[in-house]
Amino acid sequence: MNEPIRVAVTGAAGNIGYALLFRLASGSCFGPDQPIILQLLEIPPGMGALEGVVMELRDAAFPLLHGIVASDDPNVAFKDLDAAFLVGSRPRSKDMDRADLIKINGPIFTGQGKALNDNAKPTVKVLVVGNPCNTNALIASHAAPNIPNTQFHAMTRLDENRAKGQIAKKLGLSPGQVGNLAIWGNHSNTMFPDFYHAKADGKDVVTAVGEAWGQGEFMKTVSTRGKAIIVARGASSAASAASAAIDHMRTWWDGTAEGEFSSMAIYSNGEYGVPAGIIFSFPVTVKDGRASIVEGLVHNDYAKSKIAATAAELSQEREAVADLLG
Ligand code: NAX
Repeated sequence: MNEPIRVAVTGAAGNIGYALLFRLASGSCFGPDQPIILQLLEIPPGMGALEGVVMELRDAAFPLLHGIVASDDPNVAFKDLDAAFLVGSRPRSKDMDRADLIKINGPIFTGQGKALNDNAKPTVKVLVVGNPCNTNALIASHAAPNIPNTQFHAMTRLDENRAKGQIAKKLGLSPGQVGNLAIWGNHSNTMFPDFYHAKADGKDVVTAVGEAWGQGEFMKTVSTRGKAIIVARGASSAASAASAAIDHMRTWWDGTAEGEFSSMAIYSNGEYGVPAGIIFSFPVTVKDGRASIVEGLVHNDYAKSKIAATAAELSQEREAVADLLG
């Protein structure tokens, strides 16, 4: 049995937190031989509900759960961390547009970035889920100069999983038979789910599904899925978001299989003509805890225009929070 690792979850009493914690404690993310200490952060009004979640975690008697810390102080919750899931932030309400959300949530990530810088291990793997997650990850990274910017990721794995689910359904396959489905760009409806490079059962997806379906129904379904779930369920995606967060961190922890890639929003150094200095979702391979952007994928004009549009949106988001980037 390994030494326990310390894993933080912010917004731990929220919907995604509730679905995430029990899977982390059961070993779904870091494996069946890896004990963990969960370090849970909430804001003061959430501490009562968090107490209840902590009771339930104890009541589940997970053998791998070697400790629980619950706090409203990031300097306590982020002490000596190996991994962090930054989920907590204000969800968008009906009367709010994206720009309002960025202004409200941005400062949270300045404070949490600083607390990570001051308390976590410099090798900590930070996955930002709270929206707007790409730009929040950028803000947190800027506030944490002692942690390499390669250690800050944002989550587009839910978009990848949604895209795989749609292709699998269309072709009558299981999602595990669909691979190399890259999400490019922002976790917003401008993201580009790249069906051109995806494989289904070893064959080209675009040939199997047809370009018209790819550019039409598929793009629309994937990019508006979050809203469709809210309409149907009366609440935003929670279990699938938590599951995607587990998938992202597990891939980061364990690496990608030979010949396969996955989508992670990571710091851009100008790859594929994307502006440097934004957190952009690329297809990546992962080895020894490091994500490397897959090189040499060739895009047609349609894909290029989609990638340019989502990059432009992220550049605008970066401008909107320029005062938080120091
Ligand atoms: P909830 O409102 O259920 O939970 C959020 C929790 O965060 C609350 O308990 C709140 O008290 C806490 N919180 C707020 N500010 C905090 C702070 N400064 N420090 C610590 N905790 C804080 O939202 P939930 O459904 O769990 O969603 C959480 C976030 O995930 C939202 O920003 C949401 O937009 C985002 N999502 C991101 C997805 C992605 O693919 N990247 C998909 C799902 C989800 O929409």
